[in-house]
Amino acid sequence: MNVQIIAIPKIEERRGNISVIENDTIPFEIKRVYYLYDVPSGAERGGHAHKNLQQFLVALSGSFDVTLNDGVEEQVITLNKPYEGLLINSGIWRELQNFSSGSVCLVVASEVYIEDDYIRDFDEFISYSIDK
Ligand code: T46
Repeated sequence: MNVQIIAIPKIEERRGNISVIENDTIPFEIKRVYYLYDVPSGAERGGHAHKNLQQFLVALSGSFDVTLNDGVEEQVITLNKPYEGLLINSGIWRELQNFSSGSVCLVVASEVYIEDDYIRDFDEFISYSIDK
């Protein structure tokens, strides 16, 4: 599947750590950054695919599961480290579940927000991935 865990450089000191995401950390130019927080227990996010958007997801705090589907296979990845992230290339259905209390999901994105880039219906996603 066209996803990848990428290590984020970490500078460790006795007074705490810093991790830095720069343009050469991930294989796309950063156009947007947003984050999910205050996700209630049992809530799910995602439930869509993107036609062009590439994203890099990081659990800045806490943990959550990302269920990925490329139209052929499904894979579940747990994110729980602020010094590594999940690269999701375009054309992959994703669902985010099992957010721990107080968790924060940082999303670094390759494009600005365009609603037309979303495929929000799973059957439509399957047809789209077959046609590609
Ligand atoms: C993904 C997960 C991790 C905006 O107006 N601008 C934005 O930049 C974004 C991201 C969202 N919105 C609006 C559009 C919707 O009315 O906020 C509402 C919820 O957005 P969305 O359905 O994208 O939310 P999530 O949390 O289900 O999904 C987002 C990403 O879009 C998605 O690709 O992987 O975070």
